[in-house]
Amino acid sequence: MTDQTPYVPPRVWTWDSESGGTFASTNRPIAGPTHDKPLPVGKHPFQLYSLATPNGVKVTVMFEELLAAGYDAEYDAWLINIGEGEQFGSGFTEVNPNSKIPALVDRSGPEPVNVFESGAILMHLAERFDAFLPAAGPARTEVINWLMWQMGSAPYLGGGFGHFYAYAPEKMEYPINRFAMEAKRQLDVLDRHLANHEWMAGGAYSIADMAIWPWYGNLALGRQYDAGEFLSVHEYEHVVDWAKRIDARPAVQRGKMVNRPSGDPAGQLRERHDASDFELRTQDKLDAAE
Ligand SMILES: N[C@@H](CCC(=O)N[C@@H](CS)C(=O)NCC(=O)O)C(=O)O
Repeated sequence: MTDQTPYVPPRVWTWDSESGGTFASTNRPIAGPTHDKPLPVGKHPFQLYSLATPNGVKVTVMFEELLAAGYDAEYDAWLINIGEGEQFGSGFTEVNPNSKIPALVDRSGPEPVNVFESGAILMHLAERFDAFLPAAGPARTEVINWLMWQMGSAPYLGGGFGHFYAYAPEKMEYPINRFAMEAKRQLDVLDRHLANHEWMAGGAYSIADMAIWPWYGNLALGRQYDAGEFLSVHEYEHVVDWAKRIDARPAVQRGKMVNRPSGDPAGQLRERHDASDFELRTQDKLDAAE
């Protein structure tokens, strides 16, 4: 409890654009574009517009896994800097009216297909290549169960726990307690499941692992919100083991780098247009060439 005057909601909510917090400058209560900006289009059949957040990394890991497995999944990955409001450009909003990364345009067929929502993108690619998602039967259902679990659960981790623990303008006990409890409950759901499953679903590495790992794997490895100690993530040892197994995959190491505009320059590949970009166009190399 605080000794501040308690907040009493007014009869009608109005927008306070000065409300503070990390995303205050871009969050708005309305949808639609704020400015004209067509999207760039590269040479490959798949055009990805994204950023290396957990939702973005799911998709770049999937592309890199498909390529590593020998599928013809070449893609251009363009950076959308959400901190600068690029998700509200007219071109991006046409592809994803919800103005959130990741968004994909599949140009491999006769007409371009817009795909948004990271889970939908994973399913679209899995079905397009018949990979990382069983074609039918109980194994397919299991993968979709866990994919949908992730899509429904992570907003409590990111928008709930992460927001109040890391991004809100001040630390507030009630929401941090509420969402820390939920984040730990979700980790326990995973831990109990992974105690007797090598992979999340269907008996093999799948889009369910790719969806869950960037959120909960990184959390268990202490990389999300600097909250490893606070949430005692070491207690979830099956999640930690599974997260390490996935982290060791070369395709995951590459996928994590794509559309990353900050951090270690050697780990940033802001745009990806060719497999050789991982060797030749990481930010440290581009900086050195200037
Ligand atoms: N359910 C969506 C969530 C996407 C999402 O929340 N993206 C965030 C980054 S992780 C974003 O673009 N935020 C920009 C904004 O809210 O303006 C998905 O899984 O694709």
